[in-house]
Amino acid sequence: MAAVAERVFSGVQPTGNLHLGNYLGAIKRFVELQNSHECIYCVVDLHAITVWQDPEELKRHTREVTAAFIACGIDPKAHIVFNQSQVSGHAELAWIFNCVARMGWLNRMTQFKEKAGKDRENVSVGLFAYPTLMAADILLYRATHVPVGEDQKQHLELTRDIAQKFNTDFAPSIAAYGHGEGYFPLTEPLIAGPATRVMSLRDGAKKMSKSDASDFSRINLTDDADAIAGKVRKAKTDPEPLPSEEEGLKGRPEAENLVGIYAALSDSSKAQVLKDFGGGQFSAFKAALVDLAVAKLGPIGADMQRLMNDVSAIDAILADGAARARALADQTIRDVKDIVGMVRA
Ligand code: AQP
Repeated sequence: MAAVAERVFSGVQPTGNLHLGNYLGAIKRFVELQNSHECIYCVVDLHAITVWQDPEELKRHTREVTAAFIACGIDPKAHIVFNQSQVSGHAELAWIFNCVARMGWLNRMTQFKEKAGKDRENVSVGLFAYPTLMAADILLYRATHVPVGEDQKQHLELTRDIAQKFNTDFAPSIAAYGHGEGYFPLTEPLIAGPATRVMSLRDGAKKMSKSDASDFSRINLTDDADAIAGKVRKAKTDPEPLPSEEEGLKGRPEAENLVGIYAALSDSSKAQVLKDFGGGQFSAFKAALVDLAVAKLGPIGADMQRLMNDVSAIDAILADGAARARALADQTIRDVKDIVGMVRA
């Protein structure tokens, strides 16, 4: 395998309603990884349009995700923040990967099955090919690590399969161009911590999601203190007191979800939270959770609003990030075209 330095890549779709799941499963991890890795964080607008988006809303949401990245603590000078459509290499590499990936692999993707539902004939071709574009996003920068929520695990496995097949299919050419045994790394997902799958506040069996019709199912990053308090107080629970050990959370998805959220927001563990609150009623625990969530998310929401008032500053961050991302991406595209056998005319 050609030597590739450790590099983190991840993305968030600008599809509105950024929520606590996006924060705990992804963006909070993005912030932490800045200290140890070179990081590239992308607002994936090409992914967003796999489902129809209103053009003006798409622009607003793209800037909103950028504002969220900055408000959460991502440093766009030390690392790279940009929107996907501004670097053409994503779409170019995705096409090549469409010719590497197999139909059978994509047919197994559970996210496509969930999103397409019974309307498979009417969804976009892009929604089906979403995972090959995601593989291209990651491998365009030959990223070694991708922080994501649990729901993206299968797409990361597919990314590894595509990298492996490309490395095998083109092995002689890769060697001839001096890239050793493999051009693309086998990227590792980073899925860890107490909140890799934050569930809906209304239904412990459903993922907290941007597209849930009920706003009470999620805590949005832009919610104010009153909204957060109202949603946590109304969050579904069960009649039993909190257990003192994790074992006691089995079969109690709503309790487990709230304990996981508390643990992730306080940088502790479910076991520690249960040590502190076990045996008590939900009302006291929920009050503490409201205080914690307001303390952690309040400043992020306020900062997002402030940043959104200066659209030109956000656009300048995206333009600077895109220029730096493009320089890395162009090199990969040149290499890949050589490896695949495309004449540089
Ligand atoms: N509930 C969640 N818990 C933990 N992590 C989550 N992520 C999303 N939901 C949860 C992680 O957030 C990152 C960005 O997600 P995305 O915006 O690219 O796409 P998504 O997974 O489609 O987000 P939603 O909210 O679930 O949207 P809809 O409603 O369209 O299905 C990813 O790392 C994801 O794992």
